Amino acid sequence: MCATCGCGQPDPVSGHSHHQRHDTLRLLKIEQDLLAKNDRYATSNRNWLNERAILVLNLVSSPGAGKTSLLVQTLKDLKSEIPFAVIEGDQQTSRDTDRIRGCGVPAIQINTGKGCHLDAHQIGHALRDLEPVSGSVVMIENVGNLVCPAAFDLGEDGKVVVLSVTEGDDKPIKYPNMFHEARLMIISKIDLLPHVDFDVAQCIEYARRINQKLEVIQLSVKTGVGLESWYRWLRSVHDLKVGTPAEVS
Ligand SMILES: Nc1nc2c(ncn2[C@@H]2O[C@H](COP(=O)(O)OP(=O)(O)O)[C@@H](O)[C@H]2O)c(=O)[nH]1
Ligand SMILES: [Mg+2]
Repeated sequence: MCATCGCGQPDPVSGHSHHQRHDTLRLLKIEQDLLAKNDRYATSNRNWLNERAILVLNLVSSPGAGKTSLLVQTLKDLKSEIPFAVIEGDQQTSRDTDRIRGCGVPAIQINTGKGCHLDAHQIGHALRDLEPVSGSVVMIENVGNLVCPAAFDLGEDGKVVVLSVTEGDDKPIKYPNMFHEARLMIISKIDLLPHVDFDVAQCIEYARRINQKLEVIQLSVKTGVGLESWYRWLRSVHDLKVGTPAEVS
């Protein structure tokens, strides 16, 4: 009989696959428990944020897609209009947080060490440390990775996936979970389009195959093209969350 789990199945010498199946099931159970625990923290964050009418956007991408560059430019251009705070997630260093603080915006760093994503428990602590003002926008820059951050709800109002034109137009079908979870896809670095094989229409078609409701903005931080569309989108989701600016006390 199987001594590993006491399931009553025979335990032959060649019973490797049977035990592998148990290992897999055990891993699945751990993963489910982990995600369920994360979801409870995410709900608590969401309640805390809704009580304060704070909009939270979770920026996700591969490393180097341009998240910090976009954040820095956005803060420079909109910080006099909208109060912002930023949570920066990276495995190591506070380089991005330093760039954000250089804009005069409160920012907090979470170093995940070997971790490949931010989780809702970490965000809960960061929010309480940051104390963002009512009516503000909290931008979370997640760890650069198109896989794990898709599975972790942080209590945000939406995930914004940034895909640069240097990464290939097939990323939405290669990493469907991320594009399924996202509310907006930003196609970044479009100034580089003349130099790369990236079919924008094909990329959007792939992305909408995964997520029909996905909104899309193309921009370049380098040239400024498309930034106004991003700011319009940001203002509209902010107004939806906190009411029209006139109503914010
Ligand atoms: N050509 C070009 N380069 C960009 C643009 N935005 C960011 N970059 C560059 O891309 C690299 C990675 O940017 P960064 O913002 O650190 O990406 P992150 O890892 O997603 O935060 C840096 O060298 C940026 O200068 C853009 O619009 N056009
Ligand atoms: Mg960054």
